[in-house]
Amino acid sequence: MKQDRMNPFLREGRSMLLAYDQGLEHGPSSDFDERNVDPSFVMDVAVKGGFNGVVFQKGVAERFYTGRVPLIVKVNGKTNIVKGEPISRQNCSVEYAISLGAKAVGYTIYIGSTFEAEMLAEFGRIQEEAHEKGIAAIAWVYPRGAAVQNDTSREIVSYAARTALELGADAAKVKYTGDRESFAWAVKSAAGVRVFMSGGPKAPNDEAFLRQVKGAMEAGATGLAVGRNVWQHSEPLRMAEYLRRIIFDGAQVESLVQGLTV
Ligand code: FBP
Repeated sequence: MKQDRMNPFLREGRSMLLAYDQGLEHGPSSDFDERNVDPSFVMDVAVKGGFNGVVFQKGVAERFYTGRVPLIVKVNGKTNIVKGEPISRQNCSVEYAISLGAKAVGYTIYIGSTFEAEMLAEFGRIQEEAHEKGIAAIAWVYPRGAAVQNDTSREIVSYAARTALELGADAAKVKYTGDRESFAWAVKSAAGVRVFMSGGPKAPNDEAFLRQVKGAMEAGATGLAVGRNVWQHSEPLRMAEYLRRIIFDGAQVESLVQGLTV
């Protein structure tokens, strides 16, 4: 059987990744508080919460990665200060990511942007280098820009998932469409590329978020790459436990409802 480069991040074929690159993408004042502004806090949540991978930019990885959970280094990124058509360029080599301990590199492609060609080409080079060096290349595929009306429609999310397949990614991180049936089409469109649901902004309550995760898993997702819904939670380890039970044990949201914020 073909080697699955995502193996370091899988448990029984499923996975729960903790994303913490929002300091660059959104800035500290938008997403962080006194507690989660400290990368050590999030590294600790990744370990104690039983995550199968943690996502850092290289600077955070250099200073705060402890080696206790497999590492994904995001090799591009941008701030949200510049407005207009989005572009995110490479800021870390694959080789350097590996020297920090990465078992995968992550790269965001804004499909629909007038600059998408640059990101498609850059990811193509990064994917080849990652595979030559034996690690996975994970594509965050986010439809964005003036041409994109609705970034969670069935049509656009399945296009995002398919883009990851066409470009040779080992996994695709895409937004949830809002229902199981349409997300299942996105998973099918990825034709074997592992699909991760992206967490998104903190949901109004636990139940709403867990229902999205359940829907994505039932649609055939490999798992979840989540940030804010965990480390902005008042009890991140409790949220991590709920997520583990849904992703790995197939728990129903109803069975977890006692103790949830609804
Ligand atoms: P969240 O679960 O916090 O949404 O994190 C997932 C993620 O893809 C991060 O890796 C990234 O920083 C962020 O979302 C991008 O957010 P946006 O959609 O606002 O650009």
